[in-house]
Amino acid sequence: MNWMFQKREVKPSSSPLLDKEWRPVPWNAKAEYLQFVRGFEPFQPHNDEKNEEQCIRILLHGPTGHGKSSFINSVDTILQGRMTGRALADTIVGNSFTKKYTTYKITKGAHGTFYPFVFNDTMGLEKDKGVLEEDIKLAMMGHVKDGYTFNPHSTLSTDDLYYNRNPSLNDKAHVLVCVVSAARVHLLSQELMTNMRNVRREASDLGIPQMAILTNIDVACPEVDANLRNVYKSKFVKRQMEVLSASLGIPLNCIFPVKNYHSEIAPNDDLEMLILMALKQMIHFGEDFVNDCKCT
Ligand SMILES: Nc1nc2c(ncn2[C@@H]2O[C@H](COP(=O)(O)OP(=O)(O)OP(=O)(O)O)[C@@H](O)[C@H]2O)c(=O)[nH]1
Ligand SMILES: [Mg+2]
Repeated sequence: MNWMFQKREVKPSSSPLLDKEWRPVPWNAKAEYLQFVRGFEPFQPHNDEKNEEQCIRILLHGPTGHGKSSFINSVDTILQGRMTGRALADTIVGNSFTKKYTTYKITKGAHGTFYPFVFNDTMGLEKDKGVLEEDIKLAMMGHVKDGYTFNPHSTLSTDDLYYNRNPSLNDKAHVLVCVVSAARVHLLSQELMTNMRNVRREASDLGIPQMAILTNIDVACPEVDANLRNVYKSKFVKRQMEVLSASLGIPLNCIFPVKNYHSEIAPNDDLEMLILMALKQMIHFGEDFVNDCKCT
């Protein structure tokens, strides 16, 4: 056969990276994003809300040890401009480290003022040892008071001191964020996925917007570990986002891959850019939800 007419074999690309980012990231816009977060105005007090200042409540949930508390610490670190570790994170993955339902406010500038958004950290989901799906739903509806220690064996009962019978808009969650490690999406049991999907469905019924963050992108993909700017080029990270989207029913554009601060002692602009992208979306979602609730 004439060599000129021989078909050239096209080998599948074995590179773990795509040629181009599939989602553009404004890598040099950290200052703009920070300015947005810093300038985000508190809501006007609502007449029938006991005149308490309305803020956005961001509720984090997800499997044990996937980076919920670390995400709160990362946001705190970025906004304080120094390493913080208020939402204690654990280095030994086993039983859930976070056991109490805790609200984290972030100090803004002068002593005594806070950003108009708060995070609620929850105990991790885990078979027999983690938080119960029902308790996450109760927290979402504002029925769980701050400081409640989750019990893996029984749901918070209506006669418990920590049960809030009449939650105000401020007590309810305004954004539900599912936190999953990119390195462990494939290890999640069907049961856990079902728990998370059920929580999400309940949020949908209540009209609460939902998002997911995919942590540990540095652990999941060596190319991302070497350079965080490869995150939207990494085929592996993209696949994990797609799997999570399909399993939980969260659209891909509501899933944000991040790396949390965990061992660093110096600030990292690329890490902060990814976290700020996720945070900005949480604020937008929460603001829309609160405004809609106030209008109805
Ligand atoms: N390399 C890396 N480590 C992370 C990341 N996020 C969290 N970690 C580490 O993962 C471990 C568990 O993180 P936590 O923030 O305690 O996880 P959690 O979801 O709050 O866990 P529970 O409270 O037990 O449910 C800690 O050692 C963190 O430092 C990340 O993005 N990259
Ligand atoms: Mg925790």
